[in-house]
Amino acid sequence: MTQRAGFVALIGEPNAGKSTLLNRMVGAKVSIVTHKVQTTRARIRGVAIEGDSQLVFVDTPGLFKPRRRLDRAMVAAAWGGAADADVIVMLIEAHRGITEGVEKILENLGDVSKGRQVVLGINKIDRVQSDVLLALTKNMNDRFPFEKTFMISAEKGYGVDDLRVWLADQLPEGPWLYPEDQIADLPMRMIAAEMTREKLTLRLHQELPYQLTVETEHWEERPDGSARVDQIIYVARDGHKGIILGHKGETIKAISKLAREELTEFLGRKVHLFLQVKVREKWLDEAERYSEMGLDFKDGN
Ligand SMILES: Nc1nc2c(ncn2[C@@H]2O[C@H](COP(=O)(O)OP(=O)(O)OP(=O)(O)O)[C@@H](O)[C@H]2O)c(=O)[nH]1
Ligand SMILES: [Mg+2]
Repeated sequence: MTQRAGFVALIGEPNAGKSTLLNRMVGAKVSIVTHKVQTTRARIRGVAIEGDSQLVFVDTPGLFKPRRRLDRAMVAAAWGGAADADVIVMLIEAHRGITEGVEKILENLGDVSKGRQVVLGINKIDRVQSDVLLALTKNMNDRFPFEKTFMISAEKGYGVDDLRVWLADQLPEGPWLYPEDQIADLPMRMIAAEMTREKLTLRLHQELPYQLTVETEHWEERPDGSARVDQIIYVARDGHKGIILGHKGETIKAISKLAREELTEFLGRKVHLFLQVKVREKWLDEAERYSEMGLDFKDGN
């Protein structure tokens, strides 16, 4: 038996469906998903097995034109993920086609992809007619020498098995990188913080989800088998704190309930979740916040 193992980076514009695809490949929710752009902030690894191959999928933040320091760190993490991978899957949305953002990614892809295979994944095919797909496939392949094109629906699961089987064959021969039963390479405290951030992002409007971060401050295993998890939601402004708390604390209570339920299911045991909102005007410029997220913090970033 020849074992194979390697890294498959998922890149694309925000909202392309990268995290949905990673979760589908792994068979569990390790990366958060929302209908909003810029949900994923750091590189998240999920592990899948196909035959004798161990595929380490690397979910990345979406590629977009960065404005803030956090944006730049996210985009750098995404390109870094691509540069470290054995194979790159570029995801685009079938119904949106070749957007300006897709063109920008293609411009940079040539350099980053040197020495590694790049495949195109046309996602969300459940949203279009098939004639659109043929034209889009041709148009994209005229612009970049993709090794292959896969038409998929990460959400519905169409075409995903074919993609995984093909990817498994491309990986270099070598011993597996993770124990057989490991599905994610992300500390539990970070997975838990991400779950809370997902619920916040789904519930809050406009800019607020982009102006906050969640950290797991304390994790205590209790003798009765349950876990006590304390998290801090950092916001930049007093007004934001009020919105998150809501009238009589209703908003934060609802968010806490949803996050606790998801964490309970993930861990398979009882969880006591405590959320606290802290105003920290400069959190977007604090190195520690970035390292907690798994992002590089550069001076003058
Ligand atoms: N119709 C349809 N929707 C999909 C499909 N795949 C993902 N979505 C939806 O697209 C939205 C974005 O999905 P994500 O997986 O969060 O996208 P992402 O590329 O990780 O986004 P960022 O983390 O912001 O870069 C969510 O609402 C998903 O449910 C698909 O195959 N079909
Ligand atoms: Mg994502």
